[in-house]
This record gives sequence, structure tokens and C-alpha cells, in this order.
Amino acid sequence: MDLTLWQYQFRIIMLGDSTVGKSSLLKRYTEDLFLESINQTVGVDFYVHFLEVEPGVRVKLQFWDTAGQERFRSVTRSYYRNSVGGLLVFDMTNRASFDHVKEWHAEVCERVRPQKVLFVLVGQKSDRGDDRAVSREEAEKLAGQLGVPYVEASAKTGHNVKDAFELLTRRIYQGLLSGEVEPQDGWDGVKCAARRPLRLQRDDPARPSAAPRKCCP
Ligand SMILES: Nc1nc2c(ncn2[C@@H]2O[C@H](COP(=O)(O)OP(=O)(O)OP(=O)(O)O)[C@@H](O)[C@H]2O)c(=O)[nH]1
Ligand SMILES: [Mg+2]
Repeated sequence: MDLTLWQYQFRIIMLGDSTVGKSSLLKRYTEDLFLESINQTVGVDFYVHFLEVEPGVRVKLQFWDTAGQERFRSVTRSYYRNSVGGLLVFDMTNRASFDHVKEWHAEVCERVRPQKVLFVLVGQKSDRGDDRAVSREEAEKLAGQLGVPYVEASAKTGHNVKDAFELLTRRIYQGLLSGEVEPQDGWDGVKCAARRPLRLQRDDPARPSAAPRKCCP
């Protein structure tokens, strides 16, 4: 089987203050590695991973790993519009990074309107839970206000890292099936590749789920 074959491509953006561990989460997810010394991101880095969201449906995940430092903001902002999903990341030992989550969220929503980005909120560095500056209750409350799921994870131990990325991917996929996410011309957040296999799947009477609209006609 050709491992580069995919039916959908989702573009996902990593958001959050510098040093919260955005690049470390991606390194853990895509390479199962953790580095104590990792370079700060300059501008935007790019990662790819493949995930089977249901039997026979392979998604290519394209990640835009943005720099949290303010001086790169004008570059990173230009990636918001073509993203369908976002991981909003804070460091649970760093209060300011949590306080800034609302600003990251608002900035992205404002810039992509009328398009929508689906988010998951990630409280990072759960291996340092003894040094918490943000309680789980507070984080869950914020997630509730933003209408997004909340996951606590650690790029260092790998705790919940896969779960966070897969939760977001499945959310996007469900959005696509339900029509909440609609692929549009001139928007690269979601792409559909294999027209024939998808049509065959859609025509398969054993396949109950609704077919995505506007995609792979
Ligand atoms: N203890 C612990 N340290 C972590 C974890 N994730 C990242 N780090 C450390 O935190 C520091 C910053 O990690 P990065 O992944 O570079 O953070 P970033 O959010 O990508 O930062 P920018 O690229 O500047 O936006 C590094 O020293 C990492 O080793 C974690 O889960 N636990
Ligand atoms: Mg980084």
C-alpha cells in the first residue's frame, strides 16, 4: 500500500505563547521524540502526519508550527486563514500563557471570519503537575466558554499527545461529514484527493455515514 495516499488533507495550526511546547508536541506526535533543548521556532515550521480516521479513510495532516514570539506575529498571522483546525496550547506552569489563550483564540476567529477554525485547548507539561499555576477546573471553564474540548498533555512523557491530535482530527472529520466544515474554492483548510475511491465508498450501502458536501463530487 502506498503510504502517501490520502483521501483528505487537513491544515492545522499550532497556537500559543513561546515555550509552551508547540514544537515539542509535534515532535512527539510525528517522530515520538522529545528534546530538552529545542530551537525556538523562527516564523513557521511545517510537519506532516497521516491518520486513518475510519477504515479506508486516510487523512494527511499538515501542521503549521507557528513561532509564539511576538516579533513573528505578522508572518504567523498569514497562516490562520487556510487552517481548518487549531491546537491552542498553554503551559500549565505558566500563568501568563493561559491568560493569553483568549487572545490567541479571538485573534484567529477574527481573521478567518466567515470561515471557522475548530480548536482543541491543550494544557501542556502535565509531567510538571506539581508546579501548576493553572488548575484543571479553570482550564475546563475556559474551554467551556470557548466551546472547545480540553486535554492535559506532556510532550516530555507523551501523555495524551496522540489523544489531543486525534481528538482534533476526528472533530474536523465529523464536521466535514455533518456539513459544519465546508470545503470551498480558494480555501486550503481541507482538500479532497481520491475522487473515485470516495464515490465508491459513498455508494456503498454498508456505509451509513453522510457523505461530505461540496467535496469530491
Ligand atoms: N517538562 C516539560 N518540558 C517541555 C514539555 N514540552 C516542551 N518542553 C520544554 O519547553 C521548552 C520549549 O519548548 P518548545 O517546543 O520549543 O516550545 P514552543 O511553544 O514551540 O516555543 P516557540 O517556538 O518559541 O513558540 C523546551 O525546553 C522543551 O524541552 C513538556 O511536556 N514537559
Ligand atoms: Mg516552536
